Amino acid sequence: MDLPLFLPFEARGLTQKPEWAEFAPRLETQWEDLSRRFLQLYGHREDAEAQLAELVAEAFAAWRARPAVFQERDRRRPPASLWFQSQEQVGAVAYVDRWAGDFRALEARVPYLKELGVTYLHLMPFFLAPENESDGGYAVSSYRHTDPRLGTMDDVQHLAQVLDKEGIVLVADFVFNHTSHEHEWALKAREGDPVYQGYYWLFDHKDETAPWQAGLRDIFPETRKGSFTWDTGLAKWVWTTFNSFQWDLNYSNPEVLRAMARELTSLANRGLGILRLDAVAFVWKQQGTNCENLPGAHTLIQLFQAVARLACPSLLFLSEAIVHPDDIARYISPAECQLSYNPLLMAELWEASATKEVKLLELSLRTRHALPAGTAWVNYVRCHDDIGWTFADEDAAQVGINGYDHRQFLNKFYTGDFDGTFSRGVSFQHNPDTGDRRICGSAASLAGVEKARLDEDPAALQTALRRLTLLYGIAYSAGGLPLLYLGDELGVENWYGYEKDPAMVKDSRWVHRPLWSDADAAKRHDSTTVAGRVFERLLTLSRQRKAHAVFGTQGLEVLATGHPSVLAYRKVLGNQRLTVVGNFSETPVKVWAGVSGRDLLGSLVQQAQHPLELPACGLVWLYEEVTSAR
Ligand code: OTU
Repeated sequence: MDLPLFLPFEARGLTQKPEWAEFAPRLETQWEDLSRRFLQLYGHREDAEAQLAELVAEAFAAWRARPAVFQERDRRRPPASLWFQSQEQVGAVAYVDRWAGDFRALEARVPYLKELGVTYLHLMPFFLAPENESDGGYAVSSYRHTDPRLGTMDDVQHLAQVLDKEGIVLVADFVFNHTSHEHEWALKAREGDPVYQGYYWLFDHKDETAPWQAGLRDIFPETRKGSFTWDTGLAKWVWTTFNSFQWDLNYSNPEVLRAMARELTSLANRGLGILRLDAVAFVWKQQGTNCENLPGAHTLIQLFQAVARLACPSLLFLSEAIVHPDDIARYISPAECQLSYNPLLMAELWEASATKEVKLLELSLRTRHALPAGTAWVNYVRCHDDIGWTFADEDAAQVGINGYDHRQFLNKFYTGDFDGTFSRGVSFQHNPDTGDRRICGSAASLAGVEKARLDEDPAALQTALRRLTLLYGIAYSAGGLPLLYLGDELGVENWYGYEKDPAMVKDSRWVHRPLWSDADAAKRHDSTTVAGRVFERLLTLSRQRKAHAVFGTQGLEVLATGHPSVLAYRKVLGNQRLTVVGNFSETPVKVWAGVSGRDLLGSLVQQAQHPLELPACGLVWLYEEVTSAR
């Protein structure tokens, strides 16, 4: 890169500003990668260097505007401190309105979060969105304004500061693949403004979309076919990967990168500590491909990451890629996303629960769990989205499973359409052409709590509650940051209210977006209730995790148990040793695993020379401090 490093900034008088002194060293560190990546995407344009200089100047402006409290956080908590890998971290996620009402009311729930040991709070998209076409908040009409029913951006900033004092980082979505069709940019595009028409992928004739469409898959096939929508206001076709009201942004235009980088830094300057990068797979497009997981998507995210390093250096990115496990891994690095959802672990926890066999889960933990230094998984059991069976067919084949047939089985099992199923899930986005579908349902309903209650079967209920603990117990111990979907700690079942709401009825994901219930929460210390039984277990997971530094160890070693239903893994830190053993079958098992330790979740003290006995869906966290070297 022959662009003289500080020349354009000197000419603009930036280097004379007092804040430059702190900014410049960061720019020097970033410059080489930043400029190389920028030119990879935009080098063919005449204005590439000018655009790059603008991007940096805008990052500097954002840093200058950054409130002192968050600049202080930048110094205290850079990504290199690896704070997010600590055993003290426990995440939680909720919709503001459904969980608390609004931002102010949410502040009153902080003690509840503290009770659960939460240190990371992800609030589902709370931005301005079209009234009845919001895709659960993922159709954003402005990143600078909130849904007015929840409060204001000032309330968000206030909340971020309140949480910060309590040691809780606020996490929000950066929905950067698309805006809603009511975003100011979309409205200006509709008015014919060529600048804003250049922000989206627009086509005059359907024929022009055909060569693109050929490679694409339908993400919401029940909603519509094809990825392009005719917009009468524009009198053009617009690229809409998801819903017709979500317009894909055109990042082949560097002004779009710059505009979204400004939105990113403005969010960070409101106090958000982590941004969840929504739908990362789709952000870069290239004709002749399927437009998913392209190299350009990585370069683009790395550019956003570089902006974050310059303008808001404590900010972390969380990748949301629900794709093939090879592709998921490629988003995870300190230069791209420090954190990633772990949809493979999530899906395979449910897979093992259905099959009562852990071979696929074991294989993935052996071959796909390790991550690069400076990164971590976010391990979860349920989230606001459906469950897709995204394990690799080649992994499945290795353990004698046919991927296609297995997905069909899992879908039947989890929608309750299989003999002996414990689950009451709901189908999502059935595609008759491919036979594909995904699964919705709350963790409790999928794990068997709802069915056991309806069947009035206390033994099945006990197994279901243990299953829920088994799944969360793995999420809390596997290495990475565990993420609790609020409501799960009270065993909240499916919410069928969505069927009566015209704005929700076509999107079964609402079945597992729980409404806070004071009555359930009030029962949380009453061990005669389901809510109380689940809460107590989740609380134990959280407390024991926090009390033992070995949970901060990212890697694990899978142990052979000799039993098809029993998973075991070990984690080590100094002289601390944790052995996690879980039984996915619905019958008690006895395994000779040669493991020892004191169970952090119960009263068992296990000796290596004795067989380990586990009840149906039982889980132990065997802990010991090894005195002599082995
Ligand atoms: C994400 O999920 C969000 O989590 C969803 O809630 C949104 O609806 C969507 O993006 C659009 O913003 O399709 O079913 O392959 O498909 O990113 C969930 C991964 C989704 C994507 C995933 C997407």
